[in-house]
Amino acid sequence: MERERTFVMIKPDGIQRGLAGKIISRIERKGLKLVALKMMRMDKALAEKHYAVHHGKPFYDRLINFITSGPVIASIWEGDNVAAIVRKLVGATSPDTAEPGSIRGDFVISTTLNTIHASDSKESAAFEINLFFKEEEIQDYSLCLEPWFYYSA
Ligand code: 3AN
Repeated sequence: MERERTFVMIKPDGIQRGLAGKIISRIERKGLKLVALKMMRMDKALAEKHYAVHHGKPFYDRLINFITSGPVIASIWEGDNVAAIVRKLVGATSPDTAEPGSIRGDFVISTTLNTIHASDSKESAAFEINLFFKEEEIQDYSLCLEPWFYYSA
């Protein structure tokens, strides 16, 4: 079945703090399907495209410097309503409102060093997936546990 896709990136602080495995595990255990994964270093041009909507904001330069400061892990996940579900797992942008139990609520104390990015809508997911991945880097396979995540009777 064709399911929605979303883009998730573990930021340089998540990698340096050894949180990559924990973060991926939290998304997996929800029942979402990993279809692409790569470690890479974002250059300034890619960072500026990815964060174009924030151009001109007071935190923009800090954001670009930070996101290009070390490797990131880019990934694509599939599932019903996946963008909204992953945003809930990630938690709010601000560390004082990110809910305990969410990734940011449990691991993050800074608005800049906030460990993870996830697309905020279907439309931004399509834009970001296209920015980071070629079609041939995305795996098409069936998840053998899927009947235990989605009831289809
Ligand atoms: P989110 O990542 O929760 O979707 P956005 O899209 O509002 O948040 O912002 C993108 C990124 O810009 C955030 N993840 C954060 O790293 C940075 N950012 C947003 N607002 C601020 C702020 N007020 N101060 C510093 N950095 C910010």
